[in-house]
Amino acid sequence: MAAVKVFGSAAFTNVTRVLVCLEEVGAEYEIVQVDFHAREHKGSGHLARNPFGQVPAFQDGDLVLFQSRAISRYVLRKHKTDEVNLLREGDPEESALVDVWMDVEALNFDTAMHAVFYQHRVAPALGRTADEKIIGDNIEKLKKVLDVYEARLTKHRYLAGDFLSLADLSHFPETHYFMGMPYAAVLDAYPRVRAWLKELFARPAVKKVISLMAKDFQ
Ligand code: GS8
Repeated sequence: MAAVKVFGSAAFTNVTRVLVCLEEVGAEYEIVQVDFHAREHKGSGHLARNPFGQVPAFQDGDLVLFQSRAISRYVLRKHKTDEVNLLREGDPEESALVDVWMDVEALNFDTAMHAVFYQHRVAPALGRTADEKIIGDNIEKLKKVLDVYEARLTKHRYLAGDFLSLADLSHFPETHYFMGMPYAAVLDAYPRVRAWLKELFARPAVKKVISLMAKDFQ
């Protein structure tokens, strides 16, 4: 089977979401760099793969996809086995809970995390001053999300239930960068969240992708 292609650097959190799924299922893949400095992401070749001019894009034979969570679901469906079923496909209740917590990750957690990341890392790199008010407001939003996670993880080992799923894995990229920021101590108030993250970050697939992130981060 030919290796699938993931377009975009492993420094990008949305790219790593896809990579960790490929690693978890043991699929072969090739990372195809997209040169942001040369604005290749806004060129016709890349726009044909992702009409929003963003990474990741993904190719498996004739199938071309974008949106990291949709790509991740495709990878996990394609390679689903009885042992590795990270979407809980085949069980309507469990898969619905995976969907719920995937939405929470995308709409509540990631929006707050990304705003902090953007102000702390991206704005200064673009020569702008980080907006401390935006950072503060989003740390407060994040705390509210973490309150919900702490309560959930007190009842269940993972977010969707007592089974690991994409809903958990999907959190690792933004969290990895957050842990390297001065705000990381925010997590200390959430012991169950910390234990959950410790377990996630100990997974071989997560460790492998973190090593790729470090290599690609400029
Ligand atoms: C977001 C992609 C995205 O923002 C997804 O794939 O999940 N919802 C989409 N990609 C960023 C890199 S951050 O990982 C990107 O390509 N930005 C460049 C741009 O917007 O021009």
